[in-house]
Amino acid sequence: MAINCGIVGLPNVGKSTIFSALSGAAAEAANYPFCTINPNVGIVNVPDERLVKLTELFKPQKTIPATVEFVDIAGLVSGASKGEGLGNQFLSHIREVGVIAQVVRCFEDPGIIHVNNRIDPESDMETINIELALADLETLGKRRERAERTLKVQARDEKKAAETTLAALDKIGPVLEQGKPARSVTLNDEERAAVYDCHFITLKPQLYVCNVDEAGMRAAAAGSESPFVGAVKKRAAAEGSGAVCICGKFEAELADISSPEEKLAFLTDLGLTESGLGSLVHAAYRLLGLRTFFTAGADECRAWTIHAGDTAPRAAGVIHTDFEKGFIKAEVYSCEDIVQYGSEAKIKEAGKYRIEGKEYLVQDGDVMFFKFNV
Ligand SMILES: Nc1nc2c(ncn2[C@@H]2O[C@H](COP(=O)(O)OP(=O)(O)OP(=O)(O)O)[C@@H](O)[C@H]2O)c(=O)[nH]1
Ligand SMILES: [Mg+2]
Repeated sequence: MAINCGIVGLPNVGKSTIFSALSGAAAEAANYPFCTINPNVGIVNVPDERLVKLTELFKPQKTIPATVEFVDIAGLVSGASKGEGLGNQFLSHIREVGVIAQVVRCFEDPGIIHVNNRIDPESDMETINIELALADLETLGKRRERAERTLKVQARDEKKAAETTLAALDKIGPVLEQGKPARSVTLNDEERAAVYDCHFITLKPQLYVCNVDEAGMRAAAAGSESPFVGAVKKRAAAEGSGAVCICGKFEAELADISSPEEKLAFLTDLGLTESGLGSLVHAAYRLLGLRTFFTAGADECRAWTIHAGDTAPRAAGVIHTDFEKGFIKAEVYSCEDIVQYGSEAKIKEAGKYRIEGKEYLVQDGDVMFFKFNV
């Protein structure tokens, strides 16, 4: 289960710069609005120190990290839903992502054009959120028409489904009309399933990415923040969204360095412990309630992504459905254990090698070996 993340924001705020730096995929970034027209897609390995440690210990033939897909699209402006700027047709490219990253300009640089000629994160977020809500409202209108047609002509079961859909749309519509996100509406599981095929953008969890300058990055690392970042964090907190600070310019420079030691020195100099990619991905994992477990052996060390609260058979099913169906038991230890004891044999000696059954809730950082029978 790889996660995917759609990048939105006003034009020229640094979306493509951040996309390229994080994904290592080349995307044109230039100091003029609407530089990006065609969407850029990049797949990135999730940085994970624990997988590095496992690889050092097991020296496997291959190491397979978890991955995240980023989709970078054209900038949106006020009125995009009515065709202003490049319009909002590009949003269709991010309809099916799991999480939205909204890049907000929080750096001052008179040399870089801001479409409204003013650095104002609060107003920028409002503009984008309204455009996203309006785009969803358009989708909602089409879905409603379809459900209403079904209600007239179809059999009983289908009518029932259409009624549920309409009830959910009736809850969501007025909220979108106020420019608010669909995620602020309380939906039950049935309603949520009934509107799943709408792929509402504002129903997806959202992360704000403050594109700060180097001074802003230093401040964030030291635990303080500029009024720009403060405004973003305040909004994020009020909505239950996430917020991270990334310096697009710095990440672009960091991406050009190949030596891991030099990279680390560069990060340390700014007071950072992880790259922008790391902080963004970890924030997305937190927001989506995702956890990582590992499989480790002489042939392969691998990171797997699951949901918080997944049981051992569920986790096994991420590897292969047969593992879930025929699940017998799991042998488990934690990454910390293997780092502390150095080998599986030593973990066993210390009595830390566990056998877990069907009810076991997999913990972040577990190293697992599944026994199954098909
Ligand atoms: N000073 C500074 N400039 C930046 C930073 N991030 C991006 N830029 C510059 O801002 C300009 C726009 O960057 P892009 O990445 O093309 O912006 P975008 O959001 O993809 O723009 P569109 O594709 O036009 O919507 C470029 O000249 C970048 O070099 C930053 O952190 N600091
Ligand atoms: Mg761009």
